[in-house]
Amino acid sequence: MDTKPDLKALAAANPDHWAKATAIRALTLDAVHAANSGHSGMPMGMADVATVLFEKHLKFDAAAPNWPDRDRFILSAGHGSMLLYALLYLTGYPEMTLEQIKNFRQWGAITAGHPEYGHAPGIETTTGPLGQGIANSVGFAIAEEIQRARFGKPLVNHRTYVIAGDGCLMEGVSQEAIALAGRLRLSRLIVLWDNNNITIDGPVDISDATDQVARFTASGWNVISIDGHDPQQIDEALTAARGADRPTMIACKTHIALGHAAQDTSKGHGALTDADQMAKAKAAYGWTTGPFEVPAETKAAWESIGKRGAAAHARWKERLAALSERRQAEFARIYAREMPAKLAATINALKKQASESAPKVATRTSSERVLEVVNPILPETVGGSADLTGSNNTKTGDLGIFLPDNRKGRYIHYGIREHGMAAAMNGMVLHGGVRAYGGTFMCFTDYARPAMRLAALMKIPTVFVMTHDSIGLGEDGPTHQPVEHLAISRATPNTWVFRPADTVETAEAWELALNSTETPSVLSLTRQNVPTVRTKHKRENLSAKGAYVLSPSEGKARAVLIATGSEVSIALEAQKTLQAEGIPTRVVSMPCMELFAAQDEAYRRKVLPVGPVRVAIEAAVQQGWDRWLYGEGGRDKKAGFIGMTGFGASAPAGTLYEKFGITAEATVAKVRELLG
Ligand SMILES: Cc1ncc(C[n+]2csc(CCOP(=O)(O)OP(=O)(O)O)c2C)c(N)n1
Ligand SMILES: [Mg+2]
Repeated sequence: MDTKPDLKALAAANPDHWAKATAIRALTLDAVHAANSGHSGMPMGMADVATVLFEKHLKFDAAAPNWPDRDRFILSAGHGSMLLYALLYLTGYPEMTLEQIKNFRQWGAITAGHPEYGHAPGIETTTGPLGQGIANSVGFAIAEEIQRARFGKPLVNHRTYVIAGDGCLMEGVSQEAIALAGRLRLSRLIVLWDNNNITIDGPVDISDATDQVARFTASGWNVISIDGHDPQQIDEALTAARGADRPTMIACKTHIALGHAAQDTSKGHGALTDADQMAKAKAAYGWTTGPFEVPAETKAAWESIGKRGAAAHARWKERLAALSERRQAEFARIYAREMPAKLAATINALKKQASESAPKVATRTSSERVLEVVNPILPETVGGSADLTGSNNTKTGDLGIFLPDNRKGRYIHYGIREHGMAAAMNGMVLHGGVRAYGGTFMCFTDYARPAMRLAALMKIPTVFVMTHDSIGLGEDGPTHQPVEHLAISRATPNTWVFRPADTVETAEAWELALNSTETPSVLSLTRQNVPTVRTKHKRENLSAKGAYVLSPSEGKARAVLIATGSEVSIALEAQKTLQAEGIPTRVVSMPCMELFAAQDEAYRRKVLPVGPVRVAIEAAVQQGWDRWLYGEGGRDKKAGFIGMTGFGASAPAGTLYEKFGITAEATVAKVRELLG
């Protein structure tokens, strides 16, 4: 920035505001100094914006941080975590104590390096991977619109505020997010851009000359440019944003590390720990108290901001209580992520019908059949696809399209934006009251992965519908044929990867995904038709144990074939041949490795006994299979894998299975070889 800000003049112009904003700056300096790590500059630069937002605009009640109708505040520039922690401490969120601030970035503290959802109320989402927060926020705003359309303004009437930095706006996902938000006219979404022209390597212009105002305007946003250190301009911009008929981006011109020797430099981005420079900055602020000490009147002023929403919250509770009991219970149910009792019966009826009629259909079609019966009884589901609706089979008859003139729509055309879609789905789930699922090709798990990983880390039950899950998709070729994606998804902690074999298992997978409260699910579904393998109806959800004996051996098993999804029928075919040759063979279907791993050892041993040779069949890479082949009692190590060792190819699916050797014959040959 060309002009150096005059701190004395700023302080004199608005002494009350200055004291409050300085408390954020001083706490940031102290916490980063104590941790000897962190990011000081961003909270110091955005303290004025955040102070005005919390003081005059944000609807919240610090004593009741989970009030469903609160405004959501999302710190997309997650490295500036001390901004959020300082705000939560100052306004009096009970869990954000001074002790926690003093333990910034330490083991066991809720004040992690980057804000982590679940650590403390007031942290609405996990941020740090730049761009995620702004992309989540689109989902928050969609969820608010859908909830308001469903329950009415007296109950749902809030906004989503985001602080995003230069980095968030440079990340590709931000374009996906803002384009979608602009088209959907999410007028309750307000992004405050920390326009400080600094990133880690230097000024922004070393790598970017984008006119952000023009960019947002072109995407259908309202844009306001202000001096981010002028409380009046900040207030007026926020007031204008709240009245806009489209999403608003407020470009806040700020000085990173305001008042510090590192101000306006990339050095100001990181940890400003030099004691001398810290003392000088505090002196420049006119801040005279010791480390971590906020003057009583400033703390009191902040605490009264924290109570500002209490009356509105009380009135909201009265309005909730005035609803019929049935409606209150429904509101509570969806926010508790509870499934209605009728889900089990609905799934069971579909399973029974599928077992009896034994259709030969693709599991993506099975998934659609499940959604056709599930969506009507679960008003909280919101589906969508990244421009592959007809391929992912994610749309059902009863879901209208979510658009500016149809906020009751429960289906979202995300456009070709897998990453933005996945992040928006996370935002919806985090907002609460909504269960989001969305589809793309399994191969494009890669494009969605940063958000899929965060769903797992945040412990939220987003459902990723990934169709066209192997070479079985055929002619589209290796660019579209996933081979490593199951392994990557399975390697991600706290993720259930379902690869169902038929309609029955698909229904079971959906039942588990919907009943999940803390684990995201990946549904890996075929493009090609597969036979029904579960032809005997069982009410019990067999997939819940992750793997089970689908077809027992005739006599004591000498071979166990383990397969998933489209390869289960290959295992059954191989079993027939082997048994005809006098080799008793068991077939185990393993729709979810993670759930199988969670069973006790006795059950795992029962399904995979010591002794028989084992062959796993899956049209993907072997990585992740060794535990079930060689571990888990497979001490004799007589095991083999039938699957992919490299990329696929473009040809009809049947040819590809032949050429890559994923066949019943190859399985039989492998078993013979192992038995010697
Ligand atoms: C996806 C991702 N890439 C890289 C980083 C590492 N990183 C953290 S902050 C930052 C620079 C961000 O610049 P800006 O948003 O302008 O923040 P400021 O320096 O202004 O605080 C980078 C590259 C990250 N956190 N996330
Ligand atoms: Mg910056």
